[in-house]
Amino acid sequence: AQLGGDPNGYLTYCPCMGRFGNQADHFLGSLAFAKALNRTLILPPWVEYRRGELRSRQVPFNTYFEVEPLKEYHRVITMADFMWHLADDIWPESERVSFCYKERYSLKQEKNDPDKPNCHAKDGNPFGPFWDTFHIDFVRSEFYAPLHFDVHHSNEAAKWQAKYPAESYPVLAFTGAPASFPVQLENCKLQRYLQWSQRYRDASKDFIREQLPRGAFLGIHLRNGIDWVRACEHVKDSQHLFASPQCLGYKNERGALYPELCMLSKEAIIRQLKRTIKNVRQTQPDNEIKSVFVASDSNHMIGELNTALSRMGISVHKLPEDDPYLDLAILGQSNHFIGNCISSYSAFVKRERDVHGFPSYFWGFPKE
Ligand code: GFB
Repeated sequence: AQLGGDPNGYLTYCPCMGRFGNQADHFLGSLAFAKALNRTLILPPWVEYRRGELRSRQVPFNTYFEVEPLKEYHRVITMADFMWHLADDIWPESERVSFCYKERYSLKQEKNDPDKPNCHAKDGNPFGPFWDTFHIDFVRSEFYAPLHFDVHHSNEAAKWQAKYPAESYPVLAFTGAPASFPVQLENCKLQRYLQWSQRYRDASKDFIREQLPRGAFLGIHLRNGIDWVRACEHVKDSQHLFASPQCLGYKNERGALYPELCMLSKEAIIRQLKRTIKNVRQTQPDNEIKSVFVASDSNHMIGELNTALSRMGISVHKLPEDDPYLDLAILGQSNHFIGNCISSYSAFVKRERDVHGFPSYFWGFPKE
């Protein structure tokens, strides 16, 4: 095999679907998939979108998470390390093949275009900007249908290995994540290998110590932006929506979807908050909730919540500036947490807390 490389080959993908919560779900699945295929996972950067920018930004994997703990589970390398140190030997430009399930049409291409079938892996945003980050171009496409990614319920991994041996396919580079959304039940526990980088551990600890009153705090996630209002309209015609299996169960063991799970009225939010705080006071009198930390993509309801909770001696806080990652890191450490069952952003927090045995609840759940 190649100098210094993994003789079993590598696997990577573009986190080209959704924002962070979606990408995190996909990451856990891709990690399990790489392990099942026994290929080193090349850790892709996270893809971010800023308002007013036409091209996605790629943020190095290790800006947010440590690389080392992942190695307890499986072999990984950052995309930067792979591209700068190994790609010339292992994945020369002439051998860069993009993998997709079946032909993907180009945005510009007519359906009856004489062009050869292609993954068009770099077509559009974030596809192009993602691979451009490391100057990756593809010379050919490979359609892997009917293979799939569910390595937990079949011998799919062996089929992949037989069809794509590492000697002929040193790197499987997928157009999108080789994983399902939402994350498969079996892969939720891999969250324990995803540990915040020093920078986020420090920043979250500092905020909790310096900005919140001493004592226990309740973290809440209010997902209420306009994109969410629109997404919630799909509740009525779905069994599941986004991360909803996290509270309803993957087979709806704990019930069917209903609108309040997606979005509660302000009054209902305040009622549930007061109820939760009183419950904790009764059941854990030594560890009373002293404050509430609010994370939100839009309306933090700071005024309303302060008014509603001040008589209970509770103050309400948020970050001074929008930071989705710091919000997550803080929510992960709260003594109690109320999240949105349908949001994959909330799901990230819930999985992390499960790893530590911290309690989590959901807005509007169980159904009243
Ligand atoms: O993470 P995400 O896929 O979760 O997308 P959902 C929501 C994004 O909104 C996050 C921002 O990545 C953040 O950038 N955001 C959400 C927040 N909550 C907070 C918060 O508490 N604090 C901060 N600072 N930012 C769904 C997607 O989003 O939204 C679907 O799963 C779809 O693909 C739908 O796009 C409309 O699962 O909540």
